[in-house]
Amino acid sequence: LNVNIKNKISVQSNGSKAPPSPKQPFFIGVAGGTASGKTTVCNRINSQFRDQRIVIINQDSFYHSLSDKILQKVNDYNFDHPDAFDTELMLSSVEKLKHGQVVTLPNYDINSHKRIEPPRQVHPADIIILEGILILHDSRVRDLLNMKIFVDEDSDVCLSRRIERLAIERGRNIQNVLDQYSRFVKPGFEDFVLPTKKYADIIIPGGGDNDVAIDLIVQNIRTKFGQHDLCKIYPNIFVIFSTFQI
Ligand code: UZR
Ligand code: MG
Repeated sequence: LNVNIKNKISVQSNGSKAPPSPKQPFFIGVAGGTASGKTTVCNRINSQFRDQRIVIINQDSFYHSLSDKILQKVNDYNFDHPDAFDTELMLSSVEKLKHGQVVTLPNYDINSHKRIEPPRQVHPADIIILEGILILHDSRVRDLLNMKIFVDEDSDVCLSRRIERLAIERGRNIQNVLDQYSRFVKPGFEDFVLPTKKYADIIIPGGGDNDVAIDLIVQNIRTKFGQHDLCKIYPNIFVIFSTFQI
């Protein structure tokens, strides 16, 4: 099944897992290329929930801390390869959250490429969103997810956003940003990120601007928590229906 709704969102049947038992969190994975709009999608989903505890965990937190030796040649380091992440730590952390335990996550500093203090404590929540370029890469992580999302954006849009983010906002040398893009980011996307699109239940073209997609995702999650919009607007509507049936 691969349904396209006005060419804006495609929903594919990918063996999504059954909803979790009430005590377990609902895990959502949001993957996609760098600067594709993953963070915006997560924040927009997050802002729609008031009654549920929801946390967002970024895969960036699990980047390996770089040694001083590697830092001397940081321009040759590939941050877009699966090996750049401590996936074992991510997996064990997610497993703990699944079983209701508090976890301590690394606090990765993107400027120094090291883990810094203090670490981040994350308490179990109703909805846990895992976000990152390679969040759908490891099959063990995929198996823990109840909903898998891939944010699909044109590569020229991603590149211009990346230049804006790194060169303009963070003051990095533009030639360096472009070199890194052609050496690591683009090949990494093609070799490791894009192939994970096939695992997604939902593919969102246009990222965070796709209102229809965000709305459908939020509605779907709400059904898992028995929180339909109709019930919220008209709390007695089901009482009325059942009265008529009698
Ligand atoms: P998002 N990245 C860095 O630039 N420095 C680091 O220390 C760690 C990561 C970049 C990484 C990747 N790229 O493309 C991007 N490079 O962060 C993923 N090169 O983050 O999905 O938010 O863009
Ligand atoms: Mg981001």
